Amino acid sequence: MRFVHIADVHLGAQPDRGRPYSAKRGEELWEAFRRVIGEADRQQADFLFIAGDLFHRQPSRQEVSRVRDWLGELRRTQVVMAAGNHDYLAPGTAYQRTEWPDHVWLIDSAQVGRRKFLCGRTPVYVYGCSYVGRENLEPVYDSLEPGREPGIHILLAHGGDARHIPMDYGKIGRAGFHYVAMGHIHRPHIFSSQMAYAGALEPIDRLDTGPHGYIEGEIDESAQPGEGTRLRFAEAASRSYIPVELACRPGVGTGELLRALRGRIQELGRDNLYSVCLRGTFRPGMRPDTGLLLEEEAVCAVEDRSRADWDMEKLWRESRGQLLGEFLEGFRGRELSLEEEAAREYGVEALLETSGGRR
Ligand SMILES: [Mn+2]
Repeated sequence: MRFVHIADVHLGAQPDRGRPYSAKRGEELWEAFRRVIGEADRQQADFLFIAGDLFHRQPSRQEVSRVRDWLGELRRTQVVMAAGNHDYLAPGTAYQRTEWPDHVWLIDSAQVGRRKFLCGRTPVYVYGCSYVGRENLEPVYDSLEPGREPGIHILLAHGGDARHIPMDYGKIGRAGFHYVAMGHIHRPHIFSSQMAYAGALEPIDRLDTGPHGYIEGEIDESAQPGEGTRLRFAEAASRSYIPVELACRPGVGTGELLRALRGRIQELGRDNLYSVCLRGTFRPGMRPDTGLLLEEEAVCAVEDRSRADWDMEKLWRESRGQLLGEFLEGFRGRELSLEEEAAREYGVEALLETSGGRR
């Protein structure tokens, strides 16, 4: 039995709203889903498992129809999907009321149920539940065990944090399923040949760094659970989020930082998305212009952790008897934590600004 396992496609999301590429990025999520369906069909996979959060929010009627039509094109592949915490099944919504083709099962119950399929002559039992609200605090999978019938037993599981079906991975992994197809955590993670998070098909925000795609698996019908299952992570995302650090130094202006950034983007690919972090120090009054860096199309965010290169002792000597001097007094003669250093710097900048830069 061969399957494709995806999760967290987040159709309908508009990643990095406000950035120039954002709308296009939203379309790319649909294209990625379309490609996976094509791939499952081309491989003649027996199953496509969609382990929750196919949609980013409650889908519109048109969005559900589009998905139904695309899945309807599969010639051999049977589809099982569960609703996650983002696309939970609310009564009366388009998603909940849609009639699906015979080879597609949208699990519609909040209690774990199962359905029997056939793969050739081998029975395949698929277990799972759907979210019916934004949260589910019950660890519903921890004590679940597959039935004893001969055949292949598969669990779809969405969650794994405190507010979204907490999971004891060890217990679930030992329960005896041939495979547990997991969703919710966006970073792909293969626990064992019997249990894996597929991760988000495409990265959805800048924290989703690293490779993204789906899992292909094959289960040998005659083997015991734990044996005879093989998995492969297939990298499939059209873009990656890449963190880039830029080192500030006194005397280095925004122009130079921009050149360094463009060099990195050139080297790592213009299609990828870059979250920039500024570190190091700059000459007082010469703070780098993060707005200018944000004008680069491939940049998704700029975080400024650089600090002004003040000579604090000199500043203290020159401002004794003034508010600034009193403020600096409190930081003298001891080791400062990072927070204290930052507080001191913000304080200095604020005090110099309110006193008209006097010195
Ligand atoms: Mn989720």
